Amino acid sequence: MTTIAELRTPHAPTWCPGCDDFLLLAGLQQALAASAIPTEKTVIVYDIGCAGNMADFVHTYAVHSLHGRSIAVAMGIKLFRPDLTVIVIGGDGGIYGEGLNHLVAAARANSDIKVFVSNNYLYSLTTGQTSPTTPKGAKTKSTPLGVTNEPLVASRFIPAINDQVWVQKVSAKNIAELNGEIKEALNHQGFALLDVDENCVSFGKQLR
Ligand SMILES: Cc1ncc(C[n+]2csc(CCOP(=O)(O)OP(=O)(O)O)c2C)c(N)n1
Ligand code: SF4
Ligand SMILES: [Mg+2]
Repeated sequence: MTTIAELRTPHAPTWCPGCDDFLLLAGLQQALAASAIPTEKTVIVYDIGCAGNMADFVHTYAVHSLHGRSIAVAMGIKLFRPDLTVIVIGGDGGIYGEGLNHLVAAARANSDIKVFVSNNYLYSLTTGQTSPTTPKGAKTKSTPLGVTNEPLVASRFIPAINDQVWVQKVSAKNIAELNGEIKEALNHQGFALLDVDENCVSFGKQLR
């Protein structure tokens, strides 16, 4: 069994103090430590962005991939090594924007990967541009007159693509629920998507 200490790296997280990514990191490490999954059988594929920077802070096998391409990489790993537990960590910009086609493909195929999305409603690493989940009307750096489109809600449209997949939405602030859903996603046999509602303390004020 792996301990939480063994799942840590020597690197302190570089996120802004108060970032909800800390809660996702803690929940993931707890869930992996509580699970029977051996660390040597775990691969985490990270997207690019603040969420993707978790690559430096979790001690497992990992790939820090390209923006929007983490699911494609994860599907490839799972196809070649079905014995591995394959996890994806990414942001709303990468998973629901630049990589949306890969999310749809993975859900259609019921690919046995576990996708955790840090949904902070913005492209945060690049200082707060609009993403597909930004609320309608929000004035961001890239939409100074306000977003005109309806936001994309993955927990609604992914089950319509394939009702066999596991999809949940949870608030990062509800820590007990978050940790429970992470464990459930890891235990699910088949495709799992957990949309984690997060706040970006540095650029999220644009959304209010
Ligand atoms: C293909 C590609 N497009 C754009 C970028 C620039 N880029 C890096 S991080 C980022 C925003 C990431 O937003 P999100 O995926 O929501 O993650 P967050 O930073 O919000 O956690 C962008 C646009 C890139 N690195 N690669
Ligand atoms: S910019 Fe936002 S998402 Fe990125 S580390 Fe800071 S609070 Fe977190
Ligand atoms: Mg984001």
